[in-house]
Amino acid sequence: MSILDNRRLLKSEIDKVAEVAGYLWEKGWAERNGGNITINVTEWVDDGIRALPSIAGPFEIGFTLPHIEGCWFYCKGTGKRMRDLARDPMGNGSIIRILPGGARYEIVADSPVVPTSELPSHLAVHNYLLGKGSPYRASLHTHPIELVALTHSRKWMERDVATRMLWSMIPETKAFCPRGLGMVPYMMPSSNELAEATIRTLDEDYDVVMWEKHGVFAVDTDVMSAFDQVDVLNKSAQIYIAARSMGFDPEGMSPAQMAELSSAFGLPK
Ligand code: 2HA
Ligand code: ZN
Repeated sequence: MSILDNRRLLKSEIDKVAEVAGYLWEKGWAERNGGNITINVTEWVDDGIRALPSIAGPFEIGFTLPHIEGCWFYCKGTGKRMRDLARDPMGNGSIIRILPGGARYEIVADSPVVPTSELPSHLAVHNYLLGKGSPYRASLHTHPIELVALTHSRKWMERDVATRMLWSMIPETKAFCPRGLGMVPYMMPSSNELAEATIRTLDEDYDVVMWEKHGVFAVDTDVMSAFDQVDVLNKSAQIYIAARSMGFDPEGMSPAQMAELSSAFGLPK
């Protein structure tokens, strides 16, 4: 691929981050500096970018991550707002490269914006994804109101109880979030423990993981697809709440309707 194609594709991935950041703000999922996005952009990095000098660092990641050694990421900046990133992704995020050894990174472009506080979780997840040969290149963390509200109840934190309810609210949800919603009990934000629990849950074959009383962490091929999975799940939570606030328990699609949908779309049971 030519350098111009690479640059165009790299720009288009960063433009998608800006577009999604705008949606997160509009949905009320990104108060203050809430949420973060990290994209593995290695495949679009050309020799010109590779030759760029470091502008800050090296910094320790806090983990040793062998599969992302030499990889490049676009990361939202720490303390930066999604609503600002939507207008100016390179002023509110930066491109980093992981140094040989996979334990440190340096900031390369455009300015020394230090990456998100959740960087260890994001990079550990990218390391896990590359290690298993996944085509997923995007990770998204956000605070969707109704999904976070669900995690304040023990009932919904039980394995796949929320998944089954959310899938049954509207056929699209299982079709477009076919692995459902994994649950991670409350842990300190930004901790290595939370990063490890997130990876364990993704490895149980979820693309979207709930952090109890905090937010979601979603992975997919690109940031738009990761956003779509969270969006369909949260839409289902809103339908559930709308029914409850009309004074009844929603019926949900029946097991026979779910089974018919799963076989029509080739979805897991
Ligand atoms: O980056 O949402 O969990 C802000 C957060 C941390
Ligand atoms: Zn958060």
